[in-house]
Amino acid sequence: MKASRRFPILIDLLLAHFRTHGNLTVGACGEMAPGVALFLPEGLEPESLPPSPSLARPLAITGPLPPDWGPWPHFGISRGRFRAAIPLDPGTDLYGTGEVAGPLRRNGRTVILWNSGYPGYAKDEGRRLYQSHPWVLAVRPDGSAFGVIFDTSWKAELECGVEIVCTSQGPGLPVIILRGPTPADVLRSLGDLTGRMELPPRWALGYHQCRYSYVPETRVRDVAREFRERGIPCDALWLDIDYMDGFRVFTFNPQGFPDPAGLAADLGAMGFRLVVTINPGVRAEPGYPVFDSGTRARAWITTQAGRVFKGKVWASSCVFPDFTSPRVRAWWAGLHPPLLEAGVAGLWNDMNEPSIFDGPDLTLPETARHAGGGGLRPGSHLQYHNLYGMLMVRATRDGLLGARPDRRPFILTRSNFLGGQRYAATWTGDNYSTEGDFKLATPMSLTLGLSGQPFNGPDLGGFVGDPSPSLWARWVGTGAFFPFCRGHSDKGTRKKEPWAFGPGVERTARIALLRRYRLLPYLYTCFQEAAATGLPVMRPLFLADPANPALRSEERCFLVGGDLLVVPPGTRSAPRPRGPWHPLSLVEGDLEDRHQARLFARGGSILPLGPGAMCTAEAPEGATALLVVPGEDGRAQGRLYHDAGDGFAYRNGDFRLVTYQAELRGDIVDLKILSTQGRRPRPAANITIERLLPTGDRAFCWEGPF
Ligand code: NBV
Repeated sequence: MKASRRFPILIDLLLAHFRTHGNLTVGACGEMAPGVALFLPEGLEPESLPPSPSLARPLAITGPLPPDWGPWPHFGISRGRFRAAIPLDPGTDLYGTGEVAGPLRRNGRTVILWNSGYPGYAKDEGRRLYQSHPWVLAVRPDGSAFGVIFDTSWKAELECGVEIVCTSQGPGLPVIILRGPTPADVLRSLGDLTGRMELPPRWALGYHQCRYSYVPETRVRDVAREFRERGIPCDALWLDIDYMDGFRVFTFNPQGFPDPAGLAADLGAMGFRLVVTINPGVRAEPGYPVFDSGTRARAWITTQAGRVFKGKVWASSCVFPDFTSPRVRAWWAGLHPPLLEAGVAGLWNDMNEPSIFDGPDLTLPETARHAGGGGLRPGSHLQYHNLYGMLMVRATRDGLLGARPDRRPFILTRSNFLGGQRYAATWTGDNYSTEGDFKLATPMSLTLGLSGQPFNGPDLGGFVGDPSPSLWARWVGTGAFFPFCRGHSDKGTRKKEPWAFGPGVERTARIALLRRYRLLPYLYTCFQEAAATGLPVMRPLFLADPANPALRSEERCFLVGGDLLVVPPGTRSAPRPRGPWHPLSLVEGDLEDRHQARLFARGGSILPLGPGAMCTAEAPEGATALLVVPGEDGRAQGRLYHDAGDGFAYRNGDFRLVTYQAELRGDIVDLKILSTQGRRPRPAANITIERLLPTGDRAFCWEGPF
């Protein structure tokens, strides 16, 4: 096809220029914000750029670049494709690049930015997965850092070699460079630019149990009862596709789920929330209300010839909402009230790459047409494919907020894009129940966190296949400290609930999840920090000590927030960031269980802890204990955030963020409140102050109103 039919004239001119010259100079450039620079290839004017879906702020130059600015991009053309490259100092380590099946350190790796729904991280040797993040974090040998956004949604390749190179199948693109000085500064700046995760409801931090599929509803009730009878913490039960009537989205199968509201209410009384899956494919069947209303709303993606595109998902021919259009997003949002009225608490958007069983490369043809709107120009699927999942969860979020404006939405998505943390949490798709995928889960989650998405985790235990009891035990022992913590399993696999592997593993699961629930006040404080700053909840060790070369590739151990170090079972001789680090026991029996992760608390910190509970609804607000871990100088500092756990009153000051400071004087711990923000009152109960000794033992200090 002639380029001029696909691209605006300006782009044709640019491409013609590239063809003859190979290189293109930097045109407009300047600061977007302090330490953040925007570079455009010559010929591309800032005023001509459509708003960037990745960014939470306008793509605009606000001032000149500082005279000492670096690094600079190089623009050019390579084999007919637009190319942007950032040169690197020797010894620079690269991170980020979104959802990737591979090591934490991305040097020498290439990812294909084309969201793909192939199971098992197998397609193109795992170089393309469900999400795309045209983003790289670069850390120089001295620990200073910068980040790069290649601001395009078009199909592209991102290469981390001697340079960082983005080669796009679309037109010339803006490059945004974020200067540190530290990697943490770069991540804060990424949060400023692309927006941050909104604080989730507190229940979403609990353990989630899923299976493809729990049907009929009696099975869901059985699972709920088992959790409670066996004393294993859990907050949410999930319904996979078989709850629907013939896979028609926004329906319940009347045989298996005759009374969804009754089910949700009964589960609610036991402290469980119900989360259901919704796929984007709408069964093309006249008489089905969602299809009929979507057809009336002209909601469907069309072929290049302008006909409604149809593709197979499950056994049916489906049509696909065109989420690029604000009108279609509003229509989609409006489908949610009945589900929510039935008591559904959260939404799971799956298959939203979109995955189409009989589509080319498992999706829509690149030539399919999107209508755009609200700043997005009409365009091809080649341009908008990577945004499909993000725009879908944006619409789902609008639906949840529209119907329940006083509740924080919880949405989990498989597909997403850079900036998509604004709309949904994510999980890393269809992994295998293998040792390899267990080990991979940690760098995958860390990398997503370094790409702006703090609320993520794998299918704990692995989705496809049958894990050995020991593998599942170690997975729950480690997965209990991931930001998103959900056990899931594929159809036809063995049962993978925590009790399905016998009493030993059941005990391991109980201990691991109770540890998570004991840590809830700390975890919630970390989530608040992520929502406020963009720093990840789960962090690679190098983030704490970027100049230490020994930490740069460490991808087995990780930090939760700044103060808790998690060493997965079986990990030997791992390096640690500056400490000291003291062994930490949270639940009786945790140190003796070889399947548990070993935990260490940072000397100099104060960890807020709770009593542990079977669900977050039972967990008291705030902390019941403060664990003081004096540093070498005898001092410690820590924070506790609490609020109503749901709703938005916290935005108007109905929260309490306390900074504690402690000092060891002889054997006495002197604790004081350094500062308090927010106007939410202190919970009535006293807090126990304990001191963690370097041996891991704990000394009770005193109890007081904190
Ligand atoms: O809805 C079924 C599965 C789901 O369990 C899994 O978590 C998703 O990643 N879903 C994929 C569709 C499977 C299609 C073969």
